[in-house]
Amino acid sequence: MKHCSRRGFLSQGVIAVAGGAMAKSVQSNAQSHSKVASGRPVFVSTWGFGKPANEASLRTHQEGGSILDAVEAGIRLTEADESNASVGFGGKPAANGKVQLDACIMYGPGAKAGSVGGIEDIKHPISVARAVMEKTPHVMLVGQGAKAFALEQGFAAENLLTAKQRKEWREWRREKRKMEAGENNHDTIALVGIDADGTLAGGCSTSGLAYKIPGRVGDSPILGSGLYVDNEIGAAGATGVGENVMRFCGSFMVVEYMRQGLSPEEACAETIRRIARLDGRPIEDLHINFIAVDKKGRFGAAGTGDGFPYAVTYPGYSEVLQSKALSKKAIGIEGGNAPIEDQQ
Ligand code: SD4
Repeated sequence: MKHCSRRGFLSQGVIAVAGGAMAKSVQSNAQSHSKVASGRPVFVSTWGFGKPANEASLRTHQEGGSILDAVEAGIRLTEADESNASVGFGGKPAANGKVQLDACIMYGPGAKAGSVGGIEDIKHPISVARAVMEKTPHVMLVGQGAKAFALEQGFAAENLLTAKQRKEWREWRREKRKMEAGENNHDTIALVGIDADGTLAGGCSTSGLAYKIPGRVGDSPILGSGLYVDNEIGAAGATGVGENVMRFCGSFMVVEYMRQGLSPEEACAETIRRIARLDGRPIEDLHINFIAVDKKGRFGAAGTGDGFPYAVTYPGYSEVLQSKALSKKAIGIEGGNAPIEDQQ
């Protein structure tokens, strides 16, 4: 889905190597990829629609909200946006016509987290995830249990399937057409932020893949996959085909690469290279994208194919940027099968 123009920004292609050697060999290059925010707080989120979400986050923070309040407020804006067909209200349904939402939230101090999977009829799963984090001893609730908990907490039950999405779903059912990855069938919001004290938080919310098998849960509510926040290092989030993220703990991997010294952009890129190697399919077929921010306020993103738009906002600055692009051409490998030594 193209929310704004993709500018065909091709990477300078750092070839993948592994472990400590990797950290060393790309570190110098990684410096040149660093983009640093000159103010705090900083919010980084996926896609062009992340910009108004980031701006809502910034406003919330400037009005006295915590970094967690800010992340939640930004994501709520996207969840309420009927025109967004892949998050919250107005999202595309599962194959049975029910909108099933996934979300998680994570707060750096104490590594606190909450998550909901496959929740129905609740417009703001990000806030239910926060309630799971703050009001229960658990981390994740799913399906009917998640909905029952939300209702107990005072969330209203409402129909999330709009007339437009009902019509499109009926057409899809009639045609029995398989949705292709990369079609207008997925565009999660992952939003991460850091405040002036260096406190990190993040959230992720989606209706998942369009016309999915009912009960399918993607990467977005899975901590370490669709989102990860480590208050010592930084935070990362994912968007794209969840099946190609959740098998690899993608967001956790991004954070771990930042721990090894990579810039946020290079950490995202290195994660995608490693996933492509392990998966074995051509990199363009994976449809995965990551955003990241580190403890120093550096930020970056990388995506397969042409990359993807992501939004960055801090006081005095709010822009949609194009991520680093990892195509076969850009990285010089087809996919996953080349042994690491051959790539050095
Ligand atoms: C999922 N990762 O459910 C989500 C979908 C998505 O951009 O991110 N789309 O697999």
